[in-house]
Amino acid sequence: MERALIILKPDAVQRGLVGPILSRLEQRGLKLQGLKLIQIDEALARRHYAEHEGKGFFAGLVSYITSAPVVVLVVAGKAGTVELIRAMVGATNPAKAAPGTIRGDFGLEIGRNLIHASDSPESGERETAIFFQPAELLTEWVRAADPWIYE
Ligand code: IDP
Ligand code: MG
Repeated sequence: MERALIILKPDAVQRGLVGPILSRLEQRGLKLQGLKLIQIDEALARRHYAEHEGKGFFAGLVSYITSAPVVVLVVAGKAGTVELIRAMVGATNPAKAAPGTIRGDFGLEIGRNLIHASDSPESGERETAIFFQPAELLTEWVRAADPWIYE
């Protein structure tokens, strides 16, 4: 199993796109391990986006991600799940994201790109630990549909 931390960013929440975006992940067959509505504070934003500190867009990014509530979730699947989710999310700049991707269908600008998804299994673990206590995650639940999703 492999998992990714996903954030439905403030624009997704403010625009009422939590349901449509969650639906895509759910319909694809990805399995939820955790889900909550939170407001990210500056310290958490800086920790999550530490790799971007010093870049020109960093201040704007911290301000954007802390500006309103977000939905954070952990989704799991077989090996390759993180890459599969990134493909569903699309290019960082929605203007260049392919139609059919989340950013390509719902967004127009890089500074309002609706969703974060971990970029590797290692990031998935690091970011999951930043946003969720172990007790908040259900890692072992049995989903009735599993045999109809995975052969
Ligand atoms: P990703 O979200 O596709 O992994 P990253 O390069 O990791 O993209 O950038 C993290 C986030 O920082 C992006 O999702 C976007 O919100 C923001 N960002 C990245 N580059 C720019 C930019 O050039 N202008 C404004 N915001 C940016
Ligand atoms: Mg990234």
